Amino acid sequence: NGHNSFLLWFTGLSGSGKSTIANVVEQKLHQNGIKTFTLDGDNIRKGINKDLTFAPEDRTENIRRIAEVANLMVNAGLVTLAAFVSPYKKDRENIRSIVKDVNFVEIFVNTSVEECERRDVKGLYKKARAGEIKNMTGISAPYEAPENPDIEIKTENESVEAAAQRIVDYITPKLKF
Ligand code: GGZ
Repeated sequence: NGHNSFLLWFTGLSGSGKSTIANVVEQKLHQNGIKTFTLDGDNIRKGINKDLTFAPEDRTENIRRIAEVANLMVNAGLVTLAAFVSPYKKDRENIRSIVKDVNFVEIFVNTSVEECERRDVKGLYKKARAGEIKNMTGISAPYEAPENPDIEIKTENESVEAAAQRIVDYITPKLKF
């Protein structure tokens, strides 16, 4: 008994690879004729959530609103992907209560802070070390790692392609066409 749609929720540090993996998952799902939509910092924090900062209570509100929007998309039949740091365990549990548990897939993109800082694609870690950015997750703000994610990806040992394929293989049998 399959389900029409899912929320694939990617959690992990800035620069861990969440969006990169989500984009490849999306391409693969499109090849299978599945309609998707990806929510990420670019389309959410610059739009609906542009009033929010990176203070703990604002991150909580960020995740709550995203979960509500994602729930609408899942109910509309889209496989919805969401790539957010989402560092707090209680906030991720709240997503599960907003979106029906059975439709929620928690994906932990587990890249160490050392590796994220080494990559430093956006230069944010350097700025955080210099004190130019406050509340930087992994440096000056906490990241509460999932204890029991549906899927865990260790990007230091697995390619983007292999990880994305693993996610597609996890949900495809559950999808009802
Ligand atoms: C973490 C920050 C911060 C701080 C700006 N801490 O690599 P990015 O750039 O593109 O992804 C990060 C993004 C995190 O926003 P989220 O909405 O995913 O965060 S949360 O779920 O915690 O609400 C990073 C950038 O914004 N960024 N300042 N202080 N990431």
